[in-house]
Amino acid sequence: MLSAMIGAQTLQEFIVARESEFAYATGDLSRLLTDLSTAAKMVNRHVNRAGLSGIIGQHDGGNSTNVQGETQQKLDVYADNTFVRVLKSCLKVGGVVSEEQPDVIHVDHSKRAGGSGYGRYVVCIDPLDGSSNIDVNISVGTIFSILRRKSDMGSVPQIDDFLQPASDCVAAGYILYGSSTMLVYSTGCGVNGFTYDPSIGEFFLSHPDLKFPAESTIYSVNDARLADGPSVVQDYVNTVRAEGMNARYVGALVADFHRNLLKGGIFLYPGTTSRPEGKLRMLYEAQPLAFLAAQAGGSATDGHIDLLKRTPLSLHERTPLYIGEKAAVARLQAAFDGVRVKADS
Ligand code: P6P
Repeated sequence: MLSAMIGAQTLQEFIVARESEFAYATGDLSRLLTDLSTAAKMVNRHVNRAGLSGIIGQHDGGNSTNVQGETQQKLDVYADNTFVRVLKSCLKVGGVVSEEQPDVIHVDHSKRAGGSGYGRYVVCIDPLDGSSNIDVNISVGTIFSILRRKSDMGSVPQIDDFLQPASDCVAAGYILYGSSTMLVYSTGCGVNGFTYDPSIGEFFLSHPDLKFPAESTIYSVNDARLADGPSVVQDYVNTVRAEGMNARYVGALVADFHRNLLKGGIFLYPGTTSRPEGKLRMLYEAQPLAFLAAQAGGSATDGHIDLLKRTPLSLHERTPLYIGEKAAVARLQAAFDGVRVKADS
């Protein structure tokens, strides 16, 4: 086996080994996870050479915006095209929701050999999160979640197939294109991290059974958002800062989440008076990471409810996001609850 040479299990070996632990496994999820890792390798190649391959900068001279109203970077479009193309070729996928696309992308296999209409899974994806960091060589990431369809397999996937709480995720993960490229994912049995070796073209298990440390030493927030956000968040940040927590904020959610997972920390992106619903999106940012956080012993909230339990109402719904090490998140949630109790009394 390849891993015998390297001493670590490859992602493929790990996926197959884990599949055998599920009596009812059909191999569909394994195939889908493998396809996502293939797309990740393709995107990684361009991210790592962005300065050389003429792929930095804004797409279409800055005249192209996505459904969020954000100016698309060239790599946003490349990453979106790559993940969507790979997912469309996967017989296990029935539909995709991407940050870069306004509507559901239906994946009809009825005309393909071996195709039987629409696949059993739907995928939510942020193809390239934090893409404004690309031109300045700071980490960026991909975030995904996999859901089992609720609608009839033979029919076109419905919006409700995507509007499920994070607790119903079949799998979720992210790819971090950083000083090394990592794929971190969970199928509900813990969180495992794989580091990419470009000289071999494989991901190798490097961070088995990831768990948040028992306490936080880091908080991550854009300081410029605090004054316009809830006073609870301002008070919380002032308190933990005074207690000696370090501030670390990269401007790429995947990078901040990953560092806080390894070192112990909480990421905060509050709603503001100008944007009370917050900036980050439920389907392909908050919910996949909430699933992962819970699997790693952490948690996530919007300030009101555990984000594992909240059911999104629209495809590109936004949310305030407070996510990371359990005790830190619980402390902030208690502060939010305290304000509500006072207001209700
Ligand atoms: P701000 C990147 O645009 C992103 O969606 C997340 O990756 C990141 O955490 C956040 O927005 C940064 O937002 O307002 O601090 O620039």
